[in-house]
Amino acid sequence: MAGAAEVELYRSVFPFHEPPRIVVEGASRWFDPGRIVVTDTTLRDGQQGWRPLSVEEGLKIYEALVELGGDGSIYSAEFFLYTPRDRELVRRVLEIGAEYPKPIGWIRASLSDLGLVVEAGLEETTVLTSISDYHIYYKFGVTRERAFEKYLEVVEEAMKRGIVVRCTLEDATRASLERNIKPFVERLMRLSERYGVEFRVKVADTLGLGLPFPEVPPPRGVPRLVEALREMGLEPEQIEFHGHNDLGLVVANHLAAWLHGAGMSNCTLLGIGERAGNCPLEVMLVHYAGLTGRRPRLEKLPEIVAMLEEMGVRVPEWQPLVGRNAFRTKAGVHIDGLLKNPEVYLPFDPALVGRSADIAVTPYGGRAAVLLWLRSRLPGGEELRKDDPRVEALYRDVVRLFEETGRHTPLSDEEMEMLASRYFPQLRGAGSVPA
Ligand code: HCA
Repeated sequence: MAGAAEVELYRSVFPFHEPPRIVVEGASRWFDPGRIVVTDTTLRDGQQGWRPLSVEEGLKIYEALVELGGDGSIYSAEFFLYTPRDRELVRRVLEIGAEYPKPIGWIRASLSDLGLVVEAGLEETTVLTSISDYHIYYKFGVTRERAFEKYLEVVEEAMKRGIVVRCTLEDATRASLERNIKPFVERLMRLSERYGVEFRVKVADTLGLGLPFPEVPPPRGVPRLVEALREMGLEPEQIEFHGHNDLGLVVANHLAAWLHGAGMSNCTLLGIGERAGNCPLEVMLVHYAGLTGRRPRLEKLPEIVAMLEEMGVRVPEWQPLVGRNAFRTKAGVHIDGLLKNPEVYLPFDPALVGRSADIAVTPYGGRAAVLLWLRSRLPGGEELRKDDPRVEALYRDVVRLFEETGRHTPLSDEEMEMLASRYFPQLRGAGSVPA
């Protein structure tokens, strides 16, 4: 390599065959990478924002979560308990007996819902304790004190039974820290002391209005909101963050929550969920690996995505990590870089998430696209050079085809095989080639 001595690749940050590391300097005093985990809500918020699933489908999803993060990277998975189907799913999940993700319930703040948790034999449940005045006054039409009393009645009953509650501070990013959040959490702390049962809070950025910057004060600033809870005495394991992606900031907000002292990051597979969705679990697992050095089994992702697609999820082509185009390039400049060294245009080795680098041939890929496509398909193709007249001829055929037919979409492998077999007969009848 020219000038090798002066080359700076930041190998300790970009190891390439491992997830990119997140180096934190001057961290918030509350950040502790040893105490962070991802938690799942695919079968609750995901299902709610998608469609009701059958027991078999729910089981498959839970089993996939066990494969992906059963080492404890995915600490818990949340379940509805309302319908016979929900309860049957929980029963079957408990039969599996996996330690992680730990199955937990998700209920409204009502004693009858709590009864469902008891019947299901779950040790922990989320309880929806909406915290902003929008929800308290507009949705429930009650005063703050009345809402808190109602929530705390359910929390107390749960604690009496030794059930750990995870109180969702719904709409926390539009709630008053001083008048709503802190007084409610103080009362949770008192009850927890009285009954000797742990509790957690789920800070919910319900409408995706949160911002990931410490300079932004509450209600919108996620870092200060989380730090305020730590200052009250809550431990990382007691604070979960649950964001939505309405303004495209969900991953940044989830990272900010970890970096400022929350322990749990509540996500769904592919980010499925209400409106613009939730935080994509697979993306947070890559960041989790980058922060902790731990290694969830990310190479399982393509299988999981195929399973979800079979259930009817449509994965956008540009979805990070799992979309068709996530490691696929079409631009000539990029492909030229890839030819010289794959690291030039890949964020990390796609094999880490079970994928491989790929190109799609259009005229914009230039001769480089044609060459890279040929190299990946021909036995001994690495020897082929850009100035080979067959490469040039094939490139011209590609350009002509787009010009003459007015085509707009990249060529499929089968189409490329047909064109290329004129110059490379060994490709004739090669059949379908893996992408
Ligand atoms: C909802 C809203 C919610 C709840 C979060 C949670 C939010 O669907 O009821 O309890 O997991 O974002 O506030 O998703």
